[in-house]
Amino acid sequence: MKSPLIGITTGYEQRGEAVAELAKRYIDAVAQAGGIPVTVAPTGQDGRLIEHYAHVLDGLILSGGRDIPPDLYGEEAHPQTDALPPDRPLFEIALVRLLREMDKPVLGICYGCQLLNVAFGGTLIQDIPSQVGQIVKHRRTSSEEPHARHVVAVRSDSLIRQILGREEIEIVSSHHQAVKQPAPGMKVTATAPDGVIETIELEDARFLVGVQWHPEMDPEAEATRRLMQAFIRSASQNTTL
Ligand SMILES: [Mn+2]
Repeated sequence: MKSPLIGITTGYEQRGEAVAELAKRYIDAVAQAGGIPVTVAPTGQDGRLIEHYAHVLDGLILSGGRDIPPDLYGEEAHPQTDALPPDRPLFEIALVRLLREMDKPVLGICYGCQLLNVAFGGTLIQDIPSQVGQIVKHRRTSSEEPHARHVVAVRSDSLIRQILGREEIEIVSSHHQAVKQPAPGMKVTATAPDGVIETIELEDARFLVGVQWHPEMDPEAEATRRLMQAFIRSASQNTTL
């Protein structure tokens, strides 16, 4: 198998100056599954540069992050929404649309799952505790606690079900937003017990999957191994033109 070049997106944090940061777990997850991880930080809206990324990469992971500015999906901000500056999501939206045209694999994780839905025309629940309820704990309430875990039910007629091979799995959850209206062509493929959407996939794409949970925070889990291997295998089958 050819080792595919996998971009992992990141945003900037202001530490006096802008600093690109990415949790090492994402790098480890890609390397562990046989991919070559490269960090991809936003370069603005220069279309030529974004095209170069799309051509060079064999696959892309959209990593976790804060909230997508709600004006990108036509809504006013909820009081609990903690939006990122728009440079990161705008860069990622342009990049994933190109990758979709080229049918290259994309895996969105947490924020990345939400980004995929917004990129193709869907909307988001802005705050699960106030808009859905607290039956399922999707995020820990203090950084002293371990991360929340909950089960998700995986629908049978889906790529993610084929990959995971199970109808129910337990995952690590750290989010307060989720997919509301799925984008046109976006299939809901798993849900939490409270109905919150936990995975989506774009129909007619080879591999364009969003998981609302954090496989990279659960490196020993069977579901993580299966998901990462399926993604890397798919990316290794790209013919670079
Ligand atoms: Mn969850």
